[in-house]
Amino acid sequence: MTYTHAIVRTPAENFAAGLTTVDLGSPVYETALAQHRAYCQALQACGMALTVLPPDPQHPDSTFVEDAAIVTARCAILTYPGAESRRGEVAGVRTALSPFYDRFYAIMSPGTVDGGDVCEADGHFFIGLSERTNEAGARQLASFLEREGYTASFIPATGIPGLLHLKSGIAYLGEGNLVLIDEFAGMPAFQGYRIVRVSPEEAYAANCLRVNERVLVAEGYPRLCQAIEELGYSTLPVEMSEFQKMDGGLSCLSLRLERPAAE
Ligand code: CIR
Repeated sequence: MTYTHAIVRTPAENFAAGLTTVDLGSPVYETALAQHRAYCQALQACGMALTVLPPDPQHPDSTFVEDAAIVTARCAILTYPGAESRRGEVAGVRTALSPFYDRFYAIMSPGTVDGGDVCEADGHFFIGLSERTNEAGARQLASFLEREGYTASFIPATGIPGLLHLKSGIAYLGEGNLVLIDEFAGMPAFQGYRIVRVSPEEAYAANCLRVNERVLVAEGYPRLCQAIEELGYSTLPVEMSEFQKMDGGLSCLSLRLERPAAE
C-alpha cells in the first residue's frame, strides 16, 4: 500500500482556545505554525502530495483533521465528533475529500465518533470506545466498514490517564507490528501481533505514523525510535510540543489517502 496524498489544515491563530485535558501550558502560535510546516515537509518527504486547507478560526481544533473522517482505500466515512465544538469541522473536510471518493458514509447522532479512535491494521479496524466515541457511533461505523468488506472490533479506551483517543496509545506499523502502551498490551484483541511496547515515560510517542518507507515519531522519544528501528524501519522524528499541549498527536494532523484524486 502506498500513501499518495494527505489533507492537512494550518492551525488558526486561536489554536490555543481549543480543547485540552493536559496541563503543559499554552501553545505558542508561531512555534505551532513552524512545527506544522515541518510536519507537512515530513509527509512530502515520504512521497505524499498535500492538500493544505486554510486556517479556520471558527474551529480552533480544526488542525486535527483526522477526527473529522475515517478514510479507507474504498470509501470515506464522515464522523460526528464527540465534542460539540468540533462538529462544524466535518463539512470542510468532506469538501476536501470529495475529489478522492465516490462513496461517503456519515455517522449520525446519537452516535459519536472521532477519527482518532479508529486504527486500521490491514483491513481490520480497531474502534476505541472513549469519551468521544460512543457505542452507537462505533456500531454505525462497524456496519459501514463491514458493508465495504472490512472487519471491525471494539476496544475499551476510557479511564486510562492521558489517553484522549484510542490512537493516543496504539499505532499499526504494518507487517503485523503493533505499537502499544502498557494498558493495551495485555488485551486479547491484540494477540497475534508483534507488539512494540511503549514505556510509560514515552507513552505520548505511541501515536506514531507509518508513511510509506518511514515511521514518523514525535521528537524526544529515543527508546521507542530504537525499538522501531530494530524492526527494520527508518524513523523520522517530528517536533510536536505545541500540539501535545492541545492533546494532539502525530496522526491527528493529517488524513492520509492511498488513492489519487478521481479524474
Ligand atoms: C481535542 O481535544 O479534540 C483536540 N484538542 C485534540 C484532538 C487530537 N486528535 C487526535 O488525537 N486524533
